[in-house]
This record gives sequence, structure tokens and C-alpha cells, in this order.
Amino acid sequence: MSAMRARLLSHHGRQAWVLDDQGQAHLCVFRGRELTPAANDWIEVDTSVQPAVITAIYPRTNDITRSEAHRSKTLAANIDQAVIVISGAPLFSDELLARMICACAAQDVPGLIVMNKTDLVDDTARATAQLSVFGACIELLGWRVIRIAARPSEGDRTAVGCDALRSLLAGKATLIMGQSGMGKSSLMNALVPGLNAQTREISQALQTGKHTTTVGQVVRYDQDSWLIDTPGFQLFGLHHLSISQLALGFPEWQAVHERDGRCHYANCTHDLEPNCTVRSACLNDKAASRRLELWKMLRASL
Ligand SMILES: Nc1nc2c(ncn2[C@@H]2O[C@H](COP(=O)(O)OP(=O)(O)OP(=O)(O)O)[C@@H](O)[C@H]2O)c(=O)[nH]1
Ligand SMILES: [Mg+2]
Ligand SMILES: [Zn+2]
Repeated sequence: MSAMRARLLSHHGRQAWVLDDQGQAHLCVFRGRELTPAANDWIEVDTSVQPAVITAIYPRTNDITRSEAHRSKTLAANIDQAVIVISGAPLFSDELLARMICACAAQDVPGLIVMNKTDLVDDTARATAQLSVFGACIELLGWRVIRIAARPSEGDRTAVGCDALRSLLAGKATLIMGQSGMGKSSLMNALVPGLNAQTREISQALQTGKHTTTVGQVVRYDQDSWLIDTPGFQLFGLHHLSISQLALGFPEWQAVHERDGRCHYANCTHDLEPNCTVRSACLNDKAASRRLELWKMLRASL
């Protein structure tokens, strides 16, 4: 048997497309049904048989996962950073953005928010206003916001504003995530010339659909940089997180405690308890009040 380590690029059903350390791609099948792979997993593959067989998944350094009550889905594993794509058309959901931020913060994964479709001026103004609610959160997490138009609807449709982003991708595995239709695949196409052809090849090999993204897909950006396109979603459950993990995605509350003192109750939920410094700090602050509402919603949904 000739076993070797490979990176899982994409998988569908029992089939997977992997890339070994020599840069050789293999179409494989999984041994057994108990392996639950994710895009960018490190796997062990036996290439002495045809088709090659995936025999094991190596332990993950991290994973970004959504979980509803009875099922969970890992978008990608072993990532260095996440790009969260939002837009004004359709207007992104502030609840979903809060959820994605929590999923990253809970795994200590640094993030970057990409505001796409900035060619649509009025829609982008609305999105910018809504994003301002997250200003304190983004600053406390040390994240950045980059404004781009991956595929403008007028003119020659070439991407605008991607240079700042390019310089942040070197040497990293970057997850591209976001709601359906925000422009994740358009961004991938802007960053990686010839990607459409690669995507077509993979979706033919794995027999998946073509237009909207249905499976996660790792693409080489340059020698040691990787981009992971993922299917969009309209739900992002966080059932796998504890309340203290969720709180990592709301760093403002910790900042209030440091500035104004702690709440009366050590396990204060900032809902109805008396002498809650967080609730007091949010009074008369529209952005903070919305963040507190989101906190209560997410907390109640765990
Ligand atoms: N005006 C404008 N439209 C854009 C831009 N980027 C993407 N779009 C359009 O937005 C739509 C959705 O783009 P996709 O790249 O497929 O979005 P996605 O996030 O990959 O969607 P899913 O795979 O379904 O999650 C397409 O019609 C794109 O042409 C942009 O910068 N400006
Ligand atoms: Mg897509
Ligand atoms: Zn409180």
C-alpha cells in the first residue's frame, strides 16, 4: 500500500478530489461511511488502488461549522483566516453576519469583511449604514473592512478594489464565506484567472451542479496560498457553541466591563437582571442597542 498525505479540495457524496504533496490531483473514494470530511482537510490516501481510497482524516487545527438542531456542516477546516462577503443587493442580514463573526471568533480565526458590489451606490450606502452597527466589534477583534466590486454590472465588468485583498492572501488558506448571492464565487473568479475552467472540471468529476456553489472547493491562489469557496446559506446555526464561546463574537461587552465595571451578577445575560453595566452602556446608543438585540437572539437560539 502506498499511503500519502493530501489536501482535500472538494468532495461530493463518497467521492473526493484531493491534491498530494507532489502537486498531483487524485479522484478518490472514501473508505467507510464514518469519515466526515470538510474542504481543506488533510487526509491520508492510498493510491495503490484504482480509484484511490481515502483511509483517514488528520486532526484539524480548527474548523468553521454551522449547526442546526440535528445536523451540522463544516464549511472548511485548517484555515488561517476567513473572508466574510457581504453586499447591499441583496442587503446582507445583520443577524447572519453576527453569527459568522461568532463562528470565527470562537475558533480564534481572524476575519476580514469584504463589502462587495460597491458599484451599486445606493444599495452600498444602506449596507454601509447597517455595517456601522458592527464598528466597535470589528475594531475590538482587529478585523478590517475592504470595499470591492468583484463583478460590476456596468462597463467591462472587471473587478475593482481587489489589490488590498490580494496582499492579505499570501501564504494562507483563506475561507470565503457568506450568504447566498453576495458574490463569493465572483470574488474567487476575480482573484484566480482561469478558475471557471477548474471549477467546471471539478464539478464534472464530482457530478455536482454548475451555477450556484453546491460544494466547498479549495483553489490554489499561488504556491502556498489557498482560497476556499463555499456554498452560500440563509441559516447559520451555532448550536455547537457555549455561551462563553458566543461571547467571543461580542467583544464589546468585555470592553464595557473593563471601562464601566462588571455587571452585578457574574453570569449576567444582559437581559433583565438588575445593575447590568452592559445594558446601561447600550441605552441611548442605537448601534450598541442593535448589537444587544442580536446578542439576545443568538443566545436564545443556542
Ligand atoms: N453589481 C454587481 N453584481 C455583482 C458583483 N459581484 C457579483 N455580482 C452578481 O451577484 C450575483 C451572485 O454572485 P455569485 O458570485 O454567484 O454569488 P455567491 O455568493 O457565490 O452565491 P452562492 O454560490 O449562491 O452562495 C451574480 O449575478 C453576480 O454577477 C459586483 O461587484 N457588482
Ligand atoms: Mg458561489
Ligand atoms: Zn449584564
